[in-house]
Amino acid sequence: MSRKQLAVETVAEAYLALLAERGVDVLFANAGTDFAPLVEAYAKAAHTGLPVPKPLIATHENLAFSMAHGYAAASGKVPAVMVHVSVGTANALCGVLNAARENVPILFTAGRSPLTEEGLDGARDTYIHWAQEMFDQAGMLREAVKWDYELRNGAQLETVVDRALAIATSPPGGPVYLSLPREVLAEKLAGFTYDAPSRRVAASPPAPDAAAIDAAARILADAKNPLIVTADAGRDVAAVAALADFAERFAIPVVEHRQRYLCLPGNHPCHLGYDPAALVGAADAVLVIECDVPWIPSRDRPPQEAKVIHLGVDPLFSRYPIRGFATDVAVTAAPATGLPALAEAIAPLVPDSVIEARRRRIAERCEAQQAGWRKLRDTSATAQPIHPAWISACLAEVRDPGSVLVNEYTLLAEHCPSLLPGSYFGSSPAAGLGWGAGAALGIKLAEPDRQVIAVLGDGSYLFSNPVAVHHAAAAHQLPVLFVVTNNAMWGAVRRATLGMYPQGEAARSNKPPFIDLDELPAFEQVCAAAGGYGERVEDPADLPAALERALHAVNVEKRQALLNIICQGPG
Ligand SMILES: Cc1ncc(C[n+]2csc(CCOP(=O)(O)OP(=O)(O)O)c2C)c(N)n1
Repeated sequence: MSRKQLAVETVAEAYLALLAERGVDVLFANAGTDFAPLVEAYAKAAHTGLPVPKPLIATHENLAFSMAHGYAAASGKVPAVMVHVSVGTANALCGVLNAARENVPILFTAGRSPLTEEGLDGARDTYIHWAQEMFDQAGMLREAVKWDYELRNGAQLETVVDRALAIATSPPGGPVYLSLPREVLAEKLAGFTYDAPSRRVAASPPAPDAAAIDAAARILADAKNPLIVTADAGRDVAAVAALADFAERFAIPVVEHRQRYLCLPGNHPCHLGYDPAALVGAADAVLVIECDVPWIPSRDRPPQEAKVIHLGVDPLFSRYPIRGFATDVAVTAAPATGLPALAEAIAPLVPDSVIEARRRRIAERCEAQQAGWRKLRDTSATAQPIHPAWISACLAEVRDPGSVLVNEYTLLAEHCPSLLPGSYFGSSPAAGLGWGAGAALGIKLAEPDRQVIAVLGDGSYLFSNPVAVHHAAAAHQLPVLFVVTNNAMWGAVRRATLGMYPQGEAARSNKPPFIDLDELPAFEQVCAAAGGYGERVEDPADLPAALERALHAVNVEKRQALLNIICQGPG
């Protein structure tokens, strides 16, 4: 364990150097008056050569946070985000809620109104420094972050940064929040000495308890029709192979429900799609792996006598106020270690003949499901306005096999299955819209050599601050393809209304309020205004070639592209 010494002169310089030392290589930021000591420290580092995180500007806080979210999810690193005091924090809050529910570790920081009215370096010197102060700035996001603190002085810098990073990355991961008063950042230091590497490391993932594994194994071994439902198992890419082996070995069908990560390759013989509704009713045991909502109880649910096992780093989702899914066994374990342990416990208990019979049934069901999807694709190929299934099917044809798809949330995975771990990112169950475009930029930053495609509803795209998004794509050379499925409405609001009032006045009305998005701008021109390629597509027959043109812009010309695809809404 060695101590390192740096010839820095302020806390701001030491802070940036320490972040870089701890592996924080990007600082996504939306600045204000609180940034002055950091701007100064960056400028100094530029000529001293002190390693610091790459500074990356984003012109809206929700964009900065969504970019960080995508970057963290794709790279496995912890990025930092810094915003302007209370108001910047408020603008980023939607992104924080998304990352929190998806367990994405991010060091979220904000300035804080200067503490003092005069006297100290960094004291208040403009009128906003009074009104922006809050009694409890962190209070607005305390429920969403794992930890929050305010840096009090330079002496505690190492402890505070290390503790923030260790807590953010200890499973289940999540954002943490640190406010940085201007006087503290400006505090003079006569050098900075710290441990390298850190002496405050993250806690290990939970290992499975033997008794819980035995109980779960007995349930699964006794079951005739077991089912696995997951949303997030693939957050840890190592868990994808573990799940693939487990499902294959015991012939247990897997449904990815509202998946946020690729959990099982779409072509795995046990993959039975993305909707548990058709399967849970016949299941006699359900293994729920890293999945907050394995079915919608008001619609379909397993029979009363079916046994339910939950496995994950926090299998009860203890940060959710209400979640009452039946739980006969809850195994606290990372799937990458929990599933192999479960496999060892089940193996001696299930005869091969049971597994082989089930394997045949899954194959038949899989074939029938695939045939249904193929039929829909065939009929949708000529539908006008363009059918969402056709958009997904065309994307499946043109995308690079190694590409990354971001789905908010109009891609239909059954028509565009992903095959590689880390190649799919779906929107957070918190569903704070406006995440996808920024997340795609963050992923592209993390993986510059991979093709990155974001599929966004027109509503989702508008929530993302499109002008800020296209500016960031151009300014930071992040050539991403944005596929906007433009049904000129908030289809989800329409579905919800018709679902609750199928015979109601709104169902009879030609134009109930809060659904249609009239007079939408030409999104393709918004992208083009930032130097990107933009095209509007209305004819289904044009779509494959339009996608090729857009991907040519992205892959060869290295500039962003947007297809504004005019398509059908829900019936
Ligand atoms: C920040 C935020 N505001 C509002 C909502 C409510 N909401 C959920 S889906 C949706 C419509 C999304 O429209 P679009 O992306 O076009 O997809 P569509 O529903 O038409 O398929 C809205 C407004 C939300 N999830 N997040």
